[in-house]
Amino acid sequence: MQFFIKSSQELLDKAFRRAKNVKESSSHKTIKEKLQEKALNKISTIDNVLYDELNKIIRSYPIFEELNPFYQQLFREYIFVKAYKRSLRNLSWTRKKIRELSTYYKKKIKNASTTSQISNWLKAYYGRISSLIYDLEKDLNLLFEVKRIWQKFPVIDTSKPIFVFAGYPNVGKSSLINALTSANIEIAPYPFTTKHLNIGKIDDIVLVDTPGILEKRINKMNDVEKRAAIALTYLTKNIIFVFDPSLSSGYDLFQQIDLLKDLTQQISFKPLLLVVNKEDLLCDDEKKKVKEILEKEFPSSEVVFVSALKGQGIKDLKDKIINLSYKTRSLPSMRLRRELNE
Ligand SMILES: Nc1nc2c(ncn2[C@@H]2O[C@H](COP(=O)(O)OP(=O)(O)O)[C@@H](O)[C@H]2O)c(=O)[nH]1
Ligand SMILES: [Mg+2]
Repeated sequence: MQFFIKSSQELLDKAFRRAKNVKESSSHKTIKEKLQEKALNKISTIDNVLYDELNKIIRSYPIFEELNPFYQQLFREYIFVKAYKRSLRNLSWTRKKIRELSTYYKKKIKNASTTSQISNWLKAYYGRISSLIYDLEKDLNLLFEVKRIWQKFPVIDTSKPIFVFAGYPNVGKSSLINALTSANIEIAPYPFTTKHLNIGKIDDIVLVDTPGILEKRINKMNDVEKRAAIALTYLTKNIIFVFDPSLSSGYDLFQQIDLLKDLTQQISFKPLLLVVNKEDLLCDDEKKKVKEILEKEFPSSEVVFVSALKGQGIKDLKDKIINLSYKTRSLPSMRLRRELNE
């Protein structure tokens, strides 16, 4: 998102500076005619500059309804949507009002009978325009603020394959993402409602770590967390659920199974992969048992054992994620092909 924004003063400075540079015509005209022509040119210049600048601002800001629901949710957490829409409306209204005023004052200047009338109409025009633009100060400030906040949002290209990691705290989600992306680390924390998201990447595949969000039962979430969890599912339905059966996270396997069941029911997604982490802490018998239990509980999901700490199974997991990403990739390109054929 490339936001274009200026303050009232900057807008007026630019418009008036341009108007000041309007050249006198050198044709053989009377002083009054020359003055008239110059005044009309000044008005056209101011009108065009302000129209263009306001247009650029308005068009650089997203229409709320057109945002990906994930970003709509983020937006709502930080910005009063009604005020945002009102500010954009005010800018549009002013843009229109400036056109009207320009037409009105041009007519007055064309009909003026003396040079002092021309100067007075022009002065009046400058006054009206200034106060219109100064009246936008509050709205422009709000848009400055939106830009500032937006720049801290995670930049997630929603056209790319996205995978979200879920599971109880301390099962090793962050360690896994770190291990998976160690070759080309690009992990950065972003504010996400009251928490933050960590974004890692394998090539153009986006891995989203969700500290504090998909880490508890829905009935334990507060409203903000609930909305954040739902927002995440707007981003992607590709959830990788991480288990830690070693008990070192403080939750046993059955509590973790209940969390996954709860999340799948409440926010309707199907886990793509069940990753059992901390393999290094399990003996073969334990592994076999865990595998049996998970396959019985989630018959249609694949179970993968890894150790983020020791790097065991990480390469396989990475390959699986890359393979899964091809499935999600084919969807938009099919849609695109259909659109191209139409
Ligand atoms: N033994 C062992 N410890 C691990 C493994 N992966 C993560 N841990 C440890 O588990 C703890 C929690 O890991 P973290 O990635 O922060 O979990 P998160 O809260 O799910 O993001 C940390 O102390 C890690 O060092 C693993 O594969 N084996
Ligand atoms: Mg973490």
